[in-house]
Amino acid sequence: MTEKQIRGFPATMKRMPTKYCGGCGHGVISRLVAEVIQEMGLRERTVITNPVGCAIWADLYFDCDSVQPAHGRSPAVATGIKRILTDHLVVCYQGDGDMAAIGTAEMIHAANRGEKFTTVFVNNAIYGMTGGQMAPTSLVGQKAVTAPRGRDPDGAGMGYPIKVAELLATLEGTRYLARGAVNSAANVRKTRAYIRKAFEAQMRGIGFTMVEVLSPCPTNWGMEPVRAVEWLEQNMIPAFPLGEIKNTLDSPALKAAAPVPALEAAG
Ligand SMILES: Cc1ncc(C[n+]2csc(CCOP(=O)(O)OP(=O)(O)O)c2C)c(N)n1
Ligand code: SF4
Ligand SMILES: [Mg+2]
Repeated sequence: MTEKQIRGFPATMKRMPTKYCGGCGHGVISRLVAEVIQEMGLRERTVITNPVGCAIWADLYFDCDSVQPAHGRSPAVATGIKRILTDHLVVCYQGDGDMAAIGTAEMIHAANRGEKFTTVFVNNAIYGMTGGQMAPTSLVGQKAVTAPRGRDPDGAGMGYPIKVAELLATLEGTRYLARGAVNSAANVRKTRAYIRKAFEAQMRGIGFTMVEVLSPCPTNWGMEPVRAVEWLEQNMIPAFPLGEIKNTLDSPALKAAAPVPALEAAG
């Protein structure tokens, strides 16, 4: 059998040993972001905001400009950067604790204002970095160190998992919202395509875009990596349906107002 290389190592990534646990989805998602930046030729015109969470080390991996806002404040920081550097690709990379808990206000208002950056929202249904506390996206019945008997929405008043993409879809300022997963090669490819579409939309300057990605956290789910992928398929995907949740990109009015710009060739 002859071996064929499908993709090389993206120049937008540095060759660093990973700090992520075995089977963590963050590494795959970071790589997809880096590949798309690379193929769009935008490395010199990209700013990434790193989250507080396990991806806090993102600046070790991405070979482009980045900034480290305080926990949850990425959308506010990205708003300022994008409003000044309007020709840049600005990417908020956020976890569920960062975006859907401490940063809820920033996220909702930035989306509602139609800020023209893209959020890559890594939903692993847990606070990974701090040792497995319940997140707003934890599933009903899912165990966490702060919910040892499982998330109980009614009895213990723990609420229900927040579907961030569907929530943001109700806001007029949002233009493209999709949800992917990194559980299989097919879903990784689809997630990549969503990220590309969102970045293209951003470069057309047409409002808030987000790609949510379901991602395993074997360490804090207390599972081996293979079991974590199965758990994601069996439990997370039914709770958070995959696909394009909102896509206004092809509306004739938007196309006329914001034509697709010519991008530089990939470097
Ligand atoms: C103001 C503030 N509050 C709390 C923390 C502690 N803290 C660090 S990361 C984190 C949760 C991260 O979870 P998530 O965003 O889901 O990222 P993950 O590690 O799961 O990728 C918390 C609560 C902090 N660093 N700063
Ligand atoms: S704790 Fe979870 S999210 Fe953090 S690096 Fe490990 S597997 Fe990934
Ligand atoms: Mg998380």
